[in-house]
Formats: sequence, structure tokens, C-alpha cells
Amino acid sequence: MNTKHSLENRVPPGQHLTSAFPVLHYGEVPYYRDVSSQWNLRLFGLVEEEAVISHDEFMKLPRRTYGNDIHCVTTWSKLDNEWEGVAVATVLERVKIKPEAKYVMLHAEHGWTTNLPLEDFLRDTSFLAIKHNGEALSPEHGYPVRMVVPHLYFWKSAKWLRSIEFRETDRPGFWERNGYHMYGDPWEEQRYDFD
Ligand SMILES: Nc1nc2c(c(=O)[nH]1)N[C@H]1C(S)=C(S)[C@@H](COP(=O)(O)O)O[C@H]1N2
Ligand SMILES: [Mo]
Repeated sequence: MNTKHSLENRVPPGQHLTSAFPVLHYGEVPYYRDVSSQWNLRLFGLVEEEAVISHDEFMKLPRRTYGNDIHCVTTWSKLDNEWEGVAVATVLERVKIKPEAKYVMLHAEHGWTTNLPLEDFLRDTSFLAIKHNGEALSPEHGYPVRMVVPHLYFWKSAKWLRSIEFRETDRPGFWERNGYHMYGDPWEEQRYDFD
């Protein structure tokens, strides 16, 4: 197999490659003066008992390394990212999810949200990132913790993640209310969902 062919298998339709790491978001980058008192992660909604994981606790959770490709709906893709982060399964050891839960809403700092099916959140390629390419996430890329869901367009990968809500029904998050697709599969070019 030549390189061109194998690259085509990694670059979804309508995407082009970049080696840069563009910064894209709505609103202001949060800067934490004292991250251990200002950041925690809350798990709520359809769980037996809500949980809050403090920054100090989160940083002590076992980590894994992940390698993946990311695809932004604005048509750039960046291959071969190396990340360090915490598995979704590790975070979920803190709560018991009720059987009615079918969707997740990710809530970021300043009220930004994005929605996805629970089963996509639970994939073992989805994780909560702390480092990218060997360095702690920069404030612009989501410090201290961002979600990474590499099989969906990158807008589902909430930066500055603050809480995870388990829901029975799907509800549009921030960009989804503004015309982005409810699911966002890059291989199906599920970019926008205007009428
Ligand atoms: N909290 C938050 N997370 C966000 C966004 C945002 O506006 N706020 N934008 C999303 C979009 S549209 C993209 S493409 C990626 C960009 O991540 P990057 O800036 O690290 O490349 O973050 C996603 N996560
Ligand atoms: Mo995006």
C-alpha cells in the first residue's frame, strides 16, 4: 500500500491536513489563578449519587497514553497526536450510572456545552486529556482537562471540562443549537444540520 492510499484512509472526505494545532473556541480562555481551588469535575444527572472530583484527586488518577487523529469541522485534520489522560472508565468508578441514561452533556467553563450518545462517550478511545504531545495542555487548548472524542468532529471534545451530565434524552449543546450536527461523524461529513 502506498503512503497516499494509506493517508486517504485516515483523512475523512472534505478534510485537509495541517501540522499546526489551530485554536478554535467560542468565548474567552479561562485562566486559573489557583487551579486546585478553582477547578473540579462534577458528575451529575442520571447517577445514583452525584460526585465531585477535586483537582488534586483528578491529577492522582491513573493515566494512559493515547494516539489519535483529530478532525475539525472547519476542514483541518491533524494526524498522530499523542496524549496523556484519564480513561472514561476510571472517572466513572466514582458514580453508578442509572440504566435510563442514554446521552451525555459535557459542560465546560463559562457554560459552553456539547452533547453525544453515552455509548460514544464510553468508547475506550474517548478520554479526559491532561497532556498533548508531551506538554501540559495550554490554556488555549483546554487546561487543565479537556475531553477528547477522536471518532467525532473535534467540537465534541470540550475544552475546560467542568462537568458531565448523564441524560435520558438528547439535547443540543452550544454549537448544536447553532446548526452543527447532533452527532458529527467526520466519515459521514455530518457537519451542519440546517433545515
Ligand atoms: N469549552 C469549549 N470547548 C471547545 C470549544 C469551545 O468553544 N468551548 N470549541 C470546540 C471546537 S469547535 C473545536 S474545533 C475544538 C478546538 O480545539 P483546539 O482549540 O484545541 O484545537 O475545541 C472544541 N471544544
Ligand atoms: Mo471546530
